[in-house]
Amino acid sequence: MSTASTEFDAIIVGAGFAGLYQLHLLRDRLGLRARVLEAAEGVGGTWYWNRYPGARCDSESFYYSYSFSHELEQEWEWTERYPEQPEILRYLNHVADRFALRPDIQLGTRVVGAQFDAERQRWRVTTQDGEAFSAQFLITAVGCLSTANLPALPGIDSFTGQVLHTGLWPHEGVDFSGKRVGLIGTGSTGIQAAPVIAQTAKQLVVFQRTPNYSVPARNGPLDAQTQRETKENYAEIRRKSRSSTNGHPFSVAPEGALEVSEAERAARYEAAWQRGGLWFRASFKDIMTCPRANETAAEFIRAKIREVVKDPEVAERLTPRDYPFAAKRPPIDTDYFETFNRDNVLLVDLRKAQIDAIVPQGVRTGEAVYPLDVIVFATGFDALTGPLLALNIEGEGGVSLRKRWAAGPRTYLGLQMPGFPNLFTITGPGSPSVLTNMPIAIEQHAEWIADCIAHLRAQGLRRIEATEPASEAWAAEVNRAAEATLLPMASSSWYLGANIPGKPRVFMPYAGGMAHYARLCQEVAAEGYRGFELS
Ligand code: NA7
Repeated sequence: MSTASTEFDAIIVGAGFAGLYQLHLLRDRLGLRARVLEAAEGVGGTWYWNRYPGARCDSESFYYSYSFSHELEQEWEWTERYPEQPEILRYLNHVADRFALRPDIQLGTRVVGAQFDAERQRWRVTTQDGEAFSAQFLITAVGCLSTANLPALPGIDSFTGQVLHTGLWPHEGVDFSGKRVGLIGTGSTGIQAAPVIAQTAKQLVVFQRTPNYSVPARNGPLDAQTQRETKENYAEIRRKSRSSTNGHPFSVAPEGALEVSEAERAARYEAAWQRGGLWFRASFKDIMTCPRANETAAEFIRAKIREVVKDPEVAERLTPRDYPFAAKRPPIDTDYFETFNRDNVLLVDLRKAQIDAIVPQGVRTGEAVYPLDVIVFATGFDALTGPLLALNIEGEGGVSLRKRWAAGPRTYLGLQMPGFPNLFTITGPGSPSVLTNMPIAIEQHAEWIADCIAHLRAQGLRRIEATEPASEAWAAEVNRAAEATLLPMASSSWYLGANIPGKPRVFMPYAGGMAHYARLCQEVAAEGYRGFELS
C-alpha cells in the first residue's frame, strides 16, 4: 500500500477490467490520489470469481482486451481464439504488474456503504471490516454480472451433497468423477459448463427452464501467423470495434435476411455457423429488428439442433420457440447440443414440472426426485443494478439508491444519477454495457470519467451532478432504443430484470449501439457537460 491515508481524491470500487484502467488513468494521467477497494483476494473481477469448468469469454481474445497501450497489445500472447478464464486472469494480473497498480489496490476489502457528506462535499466509503475512507469522487467499477443469483428454493440447506454457484467457484476446483451432478440453468454459463462436466461426471442432469439458441464457438489454438497478423492490425481492429454497434470488430451485413434468396440466406447462415461465434448475429442487418428476419435465423438454429441431437424428443425440448434469437444474451458453445447424445446426460424440462424443493438426496420436481451428489447453480446474476445496490449508496439528503431505483434504474448516460454528485458508474444501467464487448465499453467510460474530472479540476470546479430532466430524457431514450429492437421480446431475460423475483421489469442496458452512444457522450462533454450541473 503506498499510503496509510484514508483520504483520497478518488475511490474506485472493483479491480476488474474497469477498476484497473480507471486507476491507471486517474493516478498516472491525472496525478490523483486514487485507491481501488476490491472484495476479492486478487484482481480480475468477473475472471477472478467465475472459475467454473468451461469458463471462457464469448468475445475473441484479440478484441476482448485493452486497447490503451500499444506495448501491452504487442507483448501479450493470446493462445486461443476465445480466452479461457485462467488466461484472462493472468492477463489482468499482468496489467496490474505492468502498470504498477498493486500498491493502490486494497484487496479483501468489501465496500458495504457509501454516503455523500454534503458538508464536506465528499463521499464516505465504509467496508465490511469497519474501515472508512473519504474521497471527492466515487467510481463504481463493480461489473454488471457480479452479484450471484442463488434462487431461494425451499430445502436448500437440507441437501447432503455439495452446492455450488458458477460465479462463486472454489479456487481448488471440483472433481466430478464418479459423481451425480445436477446443473440448474442453461444460459451462457450452463451451456459452457455442461459439456465439460459431462466428460468426468458419472451422471449429469441438466435442469432447463428456458431452451436457448446457441451457436458453435469453434474455439481453437491461435497459430503464430494469426497472432502476428492480429498484432500488425490492431489499430484497424480497434477502429472497427469502436465504430460498431456491439464493440466487435466485424460489420453487420448490409442486406436484410428477406432481401436475399432462400438459397443465399441458407448459405450465409451455414457459413456463419461454420465460422462460429457471435458473428452469426451479424449475418443480416435486420436480425435484431425484424421479427420475420429473426425467425429465419431462429429456424436455421432449430434445424441444427434437430440435426445434432439424436433423440427427437430431447431435440424438441432443447428447441427455443417462444422468443426471438438473441433477444436473450446469445450463448456460444463447444459441443453443447452434442452433450445430450451422451449416455450419462439427462435433460429435465422444468417447463413440464418445475423444481418444488431441494431435498436431502437431490432435486425434487413436480414429477420426480433426482438423486445427486453435487448441485451446480448456473442461475446467473442480479444483473446491472445488483452490484450497485449492494454498495448501499446514499446520496444527498441521505436518500438511498435503492429507494431511488425502486421502480427501476434511472441514470444519465449510465454514468451518473441525480442526487448522487461526483459518483460515476462504469458501465452502469442505461449504458451499452452488456450489449457490447465489455473492454470497449469500459475504456470509453473510464476515459470519459477521467476527462470529466480533468475538466472540473482545470476549471476549478468541485462537483458534477446529472440533472433530473437529463436523466428523465435519457430513461425515455433507453426505452425508445430497446423498443426499436426485438430485445424486450424475451420476457424472461435478465436484460429486463426478469430473472430476479420482485425486480422491476425495466430494460436496463442502452440498445442504441456503442458507437452512437460514444458519440453522444463526446457531444455532451463538448457542450460543457450538457445535462450535468457543475459547480
Ligand atoms: P443467465 O443467462 O441469467 O442464465 C441463468 C439460467 O438459469 C437460465 O437458464 C435461467 O432460466 C436459469 N434459472 C434461473 N433461475 C432459475 C430457477 N429458479 N430455476 C431454474 N432455472 C433457473 O446466467 P449465465 O450465468 O448463464 O450468464 C450470464 C452472463 O454472464 C452471460 O450472458 C454472459 O454475459 C456472461 P430462464 O432463462 O430465466 O428461464
